Amino acid sequence: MPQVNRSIGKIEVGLIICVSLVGLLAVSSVWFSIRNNTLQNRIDAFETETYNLQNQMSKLTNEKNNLQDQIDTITIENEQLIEAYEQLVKYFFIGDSDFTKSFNESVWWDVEAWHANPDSISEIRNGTLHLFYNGTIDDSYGNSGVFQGRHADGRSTQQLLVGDSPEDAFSGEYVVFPRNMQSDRFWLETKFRVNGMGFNRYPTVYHPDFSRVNLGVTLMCAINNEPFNLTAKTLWLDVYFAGYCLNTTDIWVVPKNWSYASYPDDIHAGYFVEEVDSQDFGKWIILQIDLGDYISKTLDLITEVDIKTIRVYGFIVFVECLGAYAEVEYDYVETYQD
Ligand SMILES: [Ca+2]
Repeated sequence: MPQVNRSIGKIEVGLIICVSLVGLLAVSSVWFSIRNNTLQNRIDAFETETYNLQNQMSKLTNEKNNLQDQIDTITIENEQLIEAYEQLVKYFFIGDSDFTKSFNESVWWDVEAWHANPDSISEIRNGTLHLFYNGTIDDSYGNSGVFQGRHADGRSTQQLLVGDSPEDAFSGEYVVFPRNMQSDRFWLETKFRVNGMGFNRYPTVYHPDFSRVNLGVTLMCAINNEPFNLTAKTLWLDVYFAGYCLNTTDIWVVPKNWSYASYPDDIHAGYFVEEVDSQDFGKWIILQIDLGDYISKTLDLITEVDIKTIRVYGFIVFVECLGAYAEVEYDYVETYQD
């Protein structure tokens, strides 16, 4: 009997193990199933996300293509505008820019002498323009120089050379420039030397502590549709190659890119485009100036009048002094289109 009891005991143990195994299998199968569903959900979500991203990607690609089309159109329009600008805007070029002929022989140059006195010199000799001005009055500038084209005071030389280049230029009364001229197109090159200068007297106008010397070119211009004469509001657009302040002991330069605009009656405005130190007096200096850029920048200084266009009728090459004297030579002054 004890043997029978023992074998019954083994069967019970076996059953318990079997039941336990079945239970374990059932639990793990449920766990796997849950786990599987979770993974499937994640895969679905991932696929949806991928799909959305692909949609966005193709939208962005479309947008990029549209933008590129717009850029291409704008580029073409810009090129057409530049071409139209080139056809419309003519430049002025300078007759006998090398000063080869004396005033008696030259049709291009005539004397500019503002507040002239017996010391004033303006002559063309040996291929250079030789200028001396002695500022003996203390309440106004005076100058020695030459002009070409039509002067605001009514005098004229041969008309301006107008066109796209000196070679194909024609004779014109004036050139029209827009308010915003292109940079890097219209240049002025000059070779000059400052032979010397000195202090005469302190001015009673502008600044009582120092006298002044400037040299450069001035464009004589009408504004918009205004007439060009001494009673109209003339624009005197200055491009100074160099400027100086002087007292009894010192000479110091006006800083490069110093600018001014004043409206005493006419409009005077301009830039100092370079500096020539007094230790370089007597040396020949060559300057290349982006004239179009400086004309544009100068017109931006003028706030009193709404300027759309200017008409340049003539220009002056000069040295001017207030309470000082100065001697300058110009070998050439020329403009070119690039
Ligand atoms: Ca010359």
